[in-house]
Amino acid sequence: PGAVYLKDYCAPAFLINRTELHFDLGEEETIVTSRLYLLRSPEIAGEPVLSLQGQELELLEVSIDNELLPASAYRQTEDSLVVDGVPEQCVLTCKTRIRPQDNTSLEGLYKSHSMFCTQCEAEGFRKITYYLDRPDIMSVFTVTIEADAKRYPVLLSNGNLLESKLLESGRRQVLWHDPFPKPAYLFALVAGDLEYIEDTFETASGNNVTLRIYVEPKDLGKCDHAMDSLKRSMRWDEETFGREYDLELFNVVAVDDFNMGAMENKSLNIFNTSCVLCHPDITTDQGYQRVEAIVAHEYFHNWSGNRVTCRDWFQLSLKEGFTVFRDAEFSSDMGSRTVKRIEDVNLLRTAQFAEDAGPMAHPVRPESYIEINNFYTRTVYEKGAEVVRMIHTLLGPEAFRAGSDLYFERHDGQAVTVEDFVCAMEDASGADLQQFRRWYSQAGTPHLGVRDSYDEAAQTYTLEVSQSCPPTPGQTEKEPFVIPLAMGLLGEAGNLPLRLQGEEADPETADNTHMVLIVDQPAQQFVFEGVAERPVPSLLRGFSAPVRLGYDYSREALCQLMSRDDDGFVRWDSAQALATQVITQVQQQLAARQTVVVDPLLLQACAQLLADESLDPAMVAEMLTLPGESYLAELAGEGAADVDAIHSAHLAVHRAMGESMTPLLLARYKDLAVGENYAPRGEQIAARALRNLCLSYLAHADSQHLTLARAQLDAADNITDRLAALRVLAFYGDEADWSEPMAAFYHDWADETLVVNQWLAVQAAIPDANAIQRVRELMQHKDFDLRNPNKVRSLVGTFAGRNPVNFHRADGQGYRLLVDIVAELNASNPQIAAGLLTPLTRWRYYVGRADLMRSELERLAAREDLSPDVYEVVTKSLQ
Ligand code: BAL
Ligand code: ZN
Repeated sequence: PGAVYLKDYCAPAFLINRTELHFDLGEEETIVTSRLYLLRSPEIAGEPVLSLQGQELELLEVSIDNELLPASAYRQTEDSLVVDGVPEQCVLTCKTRIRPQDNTSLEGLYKSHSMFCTQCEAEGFRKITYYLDRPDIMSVFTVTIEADAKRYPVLLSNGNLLESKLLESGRRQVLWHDPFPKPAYLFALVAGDLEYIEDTFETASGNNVTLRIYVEPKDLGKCDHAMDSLKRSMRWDEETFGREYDLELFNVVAVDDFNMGAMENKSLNIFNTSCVLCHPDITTDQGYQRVEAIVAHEYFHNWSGNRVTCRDWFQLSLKEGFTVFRDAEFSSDMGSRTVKRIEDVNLLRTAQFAEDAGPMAHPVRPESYIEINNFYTRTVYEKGAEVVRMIHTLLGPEAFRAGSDLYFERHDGQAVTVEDFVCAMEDASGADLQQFRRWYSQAGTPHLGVRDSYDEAAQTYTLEVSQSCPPTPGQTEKEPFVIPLAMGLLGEAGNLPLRLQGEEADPETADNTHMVLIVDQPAQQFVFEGVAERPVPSLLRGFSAPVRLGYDYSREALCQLMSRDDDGFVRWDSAQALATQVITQVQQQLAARQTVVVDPLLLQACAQLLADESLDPAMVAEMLTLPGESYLAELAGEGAADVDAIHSAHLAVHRAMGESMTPLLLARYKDLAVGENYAPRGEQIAARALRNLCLSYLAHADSQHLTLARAQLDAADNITDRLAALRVLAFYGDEADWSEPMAAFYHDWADETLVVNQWLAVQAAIPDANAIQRVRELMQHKDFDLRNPNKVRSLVGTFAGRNPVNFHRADGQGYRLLVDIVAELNASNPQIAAGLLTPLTRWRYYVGRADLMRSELERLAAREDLSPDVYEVVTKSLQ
């Protein structure tokens, strides 16, 4: 498969003003008839050839202006239909036959259980009919759907329902019209025996919108949280971004077989059931929060993605980075801003930094790809959101909002570029973002080195800041970025007022203890005046830039920041840094066969946090959670991650924390009990998070506390506490402690697919010696299905991503297991297959494993049947 390059972008030769689609849905075959109202683009000279994309289609007939074309008038290739001599303006009709029931890729039109549904982003529409399947072709869609009325009482597409009638044949026909021009990737169709809950929303300008969530009848009682989240999102987007909804109907449909989390099709969002259904018995606290965030994310796309869309797929972050930023702001406003920031940074540093340091590293705006599905990445989404966040920081909230307003006003109804977004931000604010644009074009995580000195006599404090960025594939040299470095200085009595040398003392800001330094050169110096004592620098507050910070903190300084800094993120980050130092030290002790001594400084600092009941328990839980093993591997760097040593040291520190804090842990475990009446609300969520963390420390410190977990499992009225207890039994007990409760849990919840998936995930993550065997056996379980992405992610994805000691077994069995599964999925669902490979692409990191990992990638590379998706990941990883 060949690569596509951004530099080769050409404007389309034809436009499609209107698109009329007719679907005849059947069990054996589905006939799709498309009428495309074509117009030669006025911008293109000469007589262009019309080349429509199409895959896995059986072409039945093609005509122009109702005249059937002879076979000599067009050519078909494996993925296109080429027509010569197309008039300047005409209607091209295509009739194709497809078999959605055999479509296992879950792209295009396919069946999930008994329902038909679609997934067209990025390039799925071409599996439905021949089309100019590119996002800069925006067209007004009119869709008729015809299907058996009994099997498929609900027939949905985008826009407004204009007509619904029963045909004599026992079939129903419906007509949908979407007045907003859209690219084909936002087209959607659903047909099934579904029920819905309904609500209404009155927009700021007084329009009434009908909101519906369609699900299988058994799930009707699990939609309320998503509906509430949707209404909150709609209000928030009006208040925060001035964006109103623009149609009278907004539909959401839940589907069990879905490659992504959800999809923002115009007015017909399709959701993975795991991202929309909620009930205390099936959804964890984190699950409730995730549903709220994803409902919001998809809704926000109505403006950032649909009304203004991407010119080409290299601009994917234009809609995804901006929308992730928008949904993160929404979640921050709905809950704790600091905790949300900590969760996001954790993900970014664990997954995106690793991506940036690996063979698939690419800029936020990539320059080439083989398979666009491989670029729905942490870099495009999460780093893209960080880049938007930095613009917000640099411009300030008012100017940022003005930039956003200008962007939407200027480009409504257009397919545009990242450059257009940045220009709108510049034009509205007067800021110069020329150098800042490098964040979009240069890959890699910059390193920010900071050194400091204090001159007591002059009362000056100096920060020397340098930046560099490691080479990434195709980019050996990097130019300096613009890095907003938010900071403060911590003194004995709290944060100190800040005044930079050379700047006038401004009475209005004289007491400012927070500042954003602009780092835009390879090396810079910032001198603060009037500093009466040697401070501890509080750096990268709020994680103001996606960089690795290098400042040589003493453990004492970290403890001070942890307990006293004004910035919640820095307090958490200092706890992480301290724990990382201690785990690394224990790793060295273990390697030298020395007695393990866990620094009492960490133990005391943690005990102090735990004892302080005035603190937000959610924040305490975050601060007491040790950095993950994957993050520690990532920190170790290329060729230096010793997975077994990290695991042993992590366990030793975790156990020592449990042992040293046992009475306190027991007390907090007891007093944090929420009682009955589960609600997924902030205070309860926070209490459960800290309480379940206490339980894990207790059980690890002393197996007699496993009885607490057993009791919790039996008494819990919600899955958050049940799963936490089950996990504690499985991770800190022997198989005898967990095998019976694990079986009983399955027995109790076997009818709830989403619970069974979490049951699979718990077992996939158990770090015992039997893990490989267990995963292989679970793959044969009647509730496992390789065609269902949620099940694959729960079992196989969790094993490869969250069970490092077993995935990285010294005998290579973990790698072999993964590659066997990827090889099988490569044919049926390439997108999911390629996604599973991510942990294997990190092979250069692992001491004593790199050769084994590489040879498994080579085994895959040697296959001749590789999909473009898997081919791209494997070949780039081996380069
Ligand atoms: N556009 C694909 C799913 C999402 O990011 O919302
Ligand atoms: Zn999105």
